[in-house]
Amino acid sequence: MVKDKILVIGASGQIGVELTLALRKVYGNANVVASDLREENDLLKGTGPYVSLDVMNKEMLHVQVIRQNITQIYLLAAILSATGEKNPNLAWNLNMQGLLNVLDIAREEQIHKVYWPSSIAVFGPASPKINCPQQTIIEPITVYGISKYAGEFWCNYYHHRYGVDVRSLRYPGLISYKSAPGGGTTDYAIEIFHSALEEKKYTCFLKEDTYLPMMYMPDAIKATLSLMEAPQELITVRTSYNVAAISFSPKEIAAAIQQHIPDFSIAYQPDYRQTIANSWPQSIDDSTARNDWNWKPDFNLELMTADMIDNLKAPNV
Ligand code: NAD
Ligand code: AKB
Repeated sequence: MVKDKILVIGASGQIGVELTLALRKVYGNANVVASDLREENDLLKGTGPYVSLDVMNKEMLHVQVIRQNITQIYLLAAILSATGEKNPNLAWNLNMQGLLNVLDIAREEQIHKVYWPSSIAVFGPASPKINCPQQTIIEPITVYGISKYAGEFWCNYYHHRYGVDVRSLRYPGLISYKSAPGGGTTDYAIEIFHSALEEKKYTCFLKEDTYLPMMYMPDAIKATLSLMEAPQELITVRTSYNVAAISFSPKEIAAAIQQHIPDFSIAYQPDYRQTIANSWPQSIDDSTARNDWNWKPDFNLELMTADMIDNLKAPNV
């Protein structure tokens, strides 16, 4: 049997660091090549191979795939919702061309599997707010959401037309303590922990009653590995699977933090990100993922809050 060799593109980012470390545990350090446009994240240093790579440079990407005998690609490089609204052209170019470069090379080099994340940002104001289903009205209003929706259909196309085994999840907002988030609307749910511990107060850029779908990073890593390990015949969605874990508002997460830090206080100063948040569902129906490959999250709001605070107080990475 041929041993898999994995390339992670965007490995120094919020998900990339933790996913690379998790993949290295499963496949062996030497078999997971981390890559990014920026420098290697400190947490990755000494844990396995790293190459500097721009996903927009298709030739260089192709050379690396051949040189390193890559058989699986995880593409994480993207511009997220809030940063995307500041530079829509850049977001569209990176999010679309990066994906097309990877899909083309996967087809040409017969890469065994490709992973590419989508987002709850594909949904728009006309989508159902509560338990938003797998298949529904999808009319995103951000350039990020448009790029994710188009990307989902490129994945579907490459699978059906060329047989590329590309798999995808629509992640909710991801909460983690190991590496910093990269410019999303849900980033408040990470900033709030740092501010609570450092200053005992936080000014939130969303209103107190803004409910959004969220997930703790260990659950996101678990979902990603489960999807990628599932037998092909169980995968019925070739656009992107809804996955869900927790849904809360800034007021609710502040109350959960106050259970640990009683004198923590929160204020609200909504900005342009409020419009983005208002366009997304408040909760997601992920029954297709649960039925197809047994998806189930481990963390609720209380467990996640306790774990975040423990780890930020006494880093143990
Ligand atoms: P991030 O911004 O933290 O990381 C992205 C990484 O890609 C960065 O390290 C960046 O340097 C790198 N990168 C940017 N341009 C590149 C290029 N041209 N070539 C190579 N690398 C480049 O983002 P993240 O939060 O880790 O998100 C990863 C993926 O997951 C993205 O597709 C994002 O849309 C998706 N996602 C994230 C969340 C979330 O809450 N974090 C939610 C839904 C979907
Ligand atoms: C963002 O807020 O842009 C991301 C996402 C939900 O895709 N966290």
